Amino acid sequence: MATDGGRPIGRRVFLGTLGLGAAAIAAAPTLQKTWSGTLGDLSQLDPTGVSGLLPNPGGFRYFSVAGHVDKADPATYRLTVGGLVDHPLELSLADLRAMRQTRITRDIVCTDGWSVEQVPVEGVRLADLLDAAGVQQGAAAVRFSCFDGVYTESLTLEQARRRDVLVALRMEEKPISHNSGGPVRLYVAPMYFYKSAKWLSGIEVVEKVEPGYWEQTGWPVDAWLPGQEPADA
Ligand SMILES: Nc1nc2c(c(=O)[nH]1)N[C@H]1C(S)=C(S)[C@@H](COP(=O)(O)O)O[C@H]1N2
Ligand SMILES: [Mo]
Repeated sequence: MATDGGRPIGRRVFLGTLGLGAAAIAAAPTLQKTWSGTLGDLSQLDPTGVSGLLPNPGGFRYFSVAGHVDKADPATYRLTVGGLVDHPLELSLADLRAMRQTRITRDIVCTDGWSVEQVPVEGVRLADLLDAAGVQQGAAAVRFSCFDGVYTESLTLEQARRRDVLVALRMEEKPISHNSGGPVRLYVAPMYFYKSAKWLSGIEVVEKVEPGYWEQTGWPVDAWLPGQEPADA
């Protein structure tokens, strides 16, 4: 749970307000595509002004470019891994939970100017899934799809194989809630949070990077957080 001077701030405060905000982002080409967004920018998008009243931008904001997203039934949820692989996979939540779990605790940062410090996130390394599926020659990128039917993301294969890129099952010591993109979301720890696709449903190994939802509007595919770029990038 994020805290603001010790007082927990539920992300629920933002539910319903920022969903609309995200739609406004999609519709507002004038919106600053800089790394240095501020809370001021955010409150422009927030018709209630709630975010503008907060003394400190602590806590997650709810984001979805899709208006309504049906909840996944944990019993029937499946994550597919396909494309240029030797063994396409279709994994249940139980399958994912049975694999080696990795825990990462880092700051989560959105380009809109909010961040949450030191959030524990747990799940399966994307690299382990790629190894299990067997990546074929000629593959160079990974494309992610979401069961909201709209959002997509991409990584280069090299980025996807990093140890700090997870197919996440838990955040803040709990299973990932629907509003946080559960039951399964991507977590790309070294990059801005837009890379961390919510409601993950498909992982496809492909020949070249296909820009994701935001990237088609100009945001970089390589969304390294300050200080996280690999030395040879
Ligand atoms: N499917 C999906 N994933 C998404 C988004 C989205 O709109 N749809 N928004 C991205 C952005 S810009 C951010 S900041 C985070 C927000 O995650 P949260 O709602 O858990 O705070 O999810 C990212 N992943
Ligand atoms: Mo974001």
